[in-house]
Amino acid sequence: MAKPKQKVVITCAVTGAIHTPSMSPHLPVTADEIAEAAIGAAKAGAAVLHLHARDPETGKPSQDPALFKPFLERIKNETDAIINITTGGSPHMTVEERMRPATTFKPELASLNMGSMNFGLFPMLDRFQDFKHDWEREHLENSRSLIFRNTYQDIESILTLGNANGTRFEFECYDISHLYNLAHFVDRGLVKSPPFIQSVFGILGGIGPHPEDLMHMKRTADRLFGNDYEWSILGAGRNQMPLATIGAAMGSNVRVGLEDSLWIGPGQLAESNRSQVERIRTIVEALNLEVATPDEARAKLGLKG
Ligand code: KMH
Ligand code: ZN
Repeated sequence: MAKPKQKVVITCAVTGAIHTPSMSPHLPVTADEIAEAAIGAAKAGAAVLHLHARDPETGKPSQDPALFKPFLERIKNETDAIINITTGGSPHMTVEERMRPATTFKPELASLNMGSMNFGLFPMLDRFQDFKHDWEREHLENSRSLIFRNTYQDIESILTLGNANGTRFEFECYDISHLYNLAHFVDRGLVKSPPFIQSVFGILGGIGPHPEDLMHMKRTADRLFGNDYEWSILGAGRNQMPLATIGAAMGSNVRVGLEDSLWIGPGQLAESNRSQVERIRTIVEALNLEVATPDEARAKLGLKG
C-alpha cells in the first residue's frame, strides 16, 4: 500500500516589521492591503498567516490592536486559515508593546522569539537608499546599536499569557542556543508538545544561511526533542526558496512571505505574497509532498481551532 504523503504546512508572513514601504511597492501597509494579501496567500495554500500591522500613513510597524482589528475580521470572514499574531513586533519596541495584539485577540497561534540577539538590518542600506519617510532610514541605521530583547522573563510572560488564552506558539529560533532555551521551557512544563519550531536562517545576528547551518539546527533539534516537534524553515531574503526547498525535502514545514523576502527571483521583486506561496507550493508538490489544509495544520500543531 502507498505510504500517505507528508503534509507540509505553509506559513505566509505577510508584511512583518523588517522591510519598509520604500523598498517595494508590493509590501502591504493598510488594513485592506494586509487583508487582501493574506486572503490571496490563503487561497494559494498558506494554512497559517503570520501577521503584523503598520501605520497606514507611514507604513511604520505598529502593535496597536486597533490597526489589527479590521484585517483580522476580514481574514476570519473570508478564509479558515490559522491566524498567527506576532509578539516579536519590531526590535525597536518594548516587550509590553509587542504583547498587546496577542493579549487582545487571543489567536490560535502567536510567534515567540527564543532569545535576545543583535538584529542587523543596516546591511540593507547597501541596496536601498531612497526613502520616502525618515523613520525608514532610522529603522535600518539604529539596528547597529539595538538589542532585540527576549529575556527569560519576557519569554515566560508570553508563554504564561498564551497558556492562559489557549494560544500556541511559532517558536522563532534564530540560533542553536534558542533551541536549548526552548528545551529548558519544555523541561519546566511551560511548553506543551509538540513545539512548532520556526528555524530562522540568514538574519545578521543569528545563524547563517548555509545548508550546513540548517543541518546543524535539525540535528540539534532531533537530539533535544526527538520526534516530538514540528519543524519549519524560514530563510531570509534570497535564501527563502532554496532553504525552504531543502527543508521540505527533509520533512520540514515552510514559511514564505514578504516579511521574510521581498524577492521572487534575482533582482525581481515579488508582486504579491500569493506569488511566493504559489512558488513554494509548486516546489512542495514537485517533491511529491502535499500541502496541508488549515484543519490538517491545526491537527499537526495541536491548535485549539
Ligand atoms: N521577522 C522574522 C525573522 C516575530 O514576528 O515574532 C521573525 C518573526 C518574528 O516573524
Ligand atoms: Zn513576524
